[in-house]
Amino acid sequence: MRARLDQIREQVQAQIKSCDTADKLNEIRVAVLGKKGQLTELLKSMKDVAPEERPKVGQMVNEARAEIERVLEEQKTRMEKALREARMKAEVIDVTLPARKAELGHRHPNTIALEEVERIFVGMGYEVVEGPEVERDYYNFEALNIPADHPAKDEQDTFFVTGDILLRTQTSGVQVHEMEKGKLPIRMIAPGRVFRADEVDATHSPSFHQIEGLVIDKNITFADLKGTLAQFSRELFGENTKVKFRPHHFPFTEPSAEMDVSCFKCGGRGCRFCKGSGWIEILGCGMVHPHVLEMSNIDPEEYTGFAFGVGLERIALLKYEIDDMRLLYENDIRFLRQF
Ligand code: 2NM
Repeated sequence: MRARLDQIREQVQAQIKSCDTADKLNEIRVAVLGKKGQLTELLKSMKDVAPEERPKVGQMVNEARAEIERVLEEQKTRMEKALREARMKAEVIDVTLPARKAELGHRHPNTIALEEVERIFVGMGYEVVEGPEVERDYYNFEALNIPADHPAKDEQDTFFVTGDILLRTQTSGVQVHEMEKGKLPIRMIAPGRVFRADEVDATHSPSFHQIEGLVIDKNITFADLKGTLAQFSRELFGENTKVKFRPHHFPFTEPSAEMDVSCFKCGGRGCRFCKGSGWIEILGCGMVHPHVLEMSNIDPEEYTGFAFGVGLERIALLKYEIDDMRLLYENDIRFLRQF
């Protein structure tokens, strides 16, 4: 019995020492101390031991059991320690490494330009008003004195949803809605996305942004238009900026004009930027057509007004000297990071 016990103890201790996983250790525990384990089996053979020997043999078995349990526990502690040390080594943290910088986002050039234009007009007492991108034909064309047979209404140029509903080609509809409310005077700008059936190239896109302005009050004249847009140009492009108005035609204004600003690169002497002319075309404008006022129930004998429209992308391209509008739509982070 003693010999068998010593044999089990030695064999088990060797097994435990060479054991390297918790699972294997548990297998050993079951094989020795479990219900059908070697030591348990040995206890069953106590019936063959002489009764006066039994307490002594029982004590021996219990001692062997206690020792094996101790060795198992020691090995478990050793293995856990080794595991912990290996993990500490693998997960070493270099506290001298510089921290990763939190990257700040950037405003899109369109947004910067829009906020700049809004700031200028809000500073002159204008309200910023937005309206729907999907509009009725009436608000996009008819109420603006654009006849049914006008070339702009061609399906080649306008995205129609149904015969009467379309993607707005300008934000003027917002101004018509505002005029219809009948609250005068009006001093507003209407910024927003517009749509035209154009092919994509360096200066065109089927979807771009416009800012239109409208002022209606008693005694508004073309002098108010000139003064306002000259002041706007000086704030946007610098205080030495000069403006020039060329006669033009829009169905919704009479008279109409296009406005150029003196080139802010060369000061008007002529350079590559302004293609040698010294001037850069910037917006369309005019006195609101009496018929447009009438259609929105404003008496043109009592009230007059001026309006203008400017392309947001055009301003952003000029101000930030970007030479291709597509860059504004691709959202390449390497491009956007520069602003
Ligand atoms: C432009 C040029 C000239 C314009 C007119 C109106 C309205 F609603 F008052 F009739 N809104 N915007 C206008 C005038 C727009 O864009 C080049």
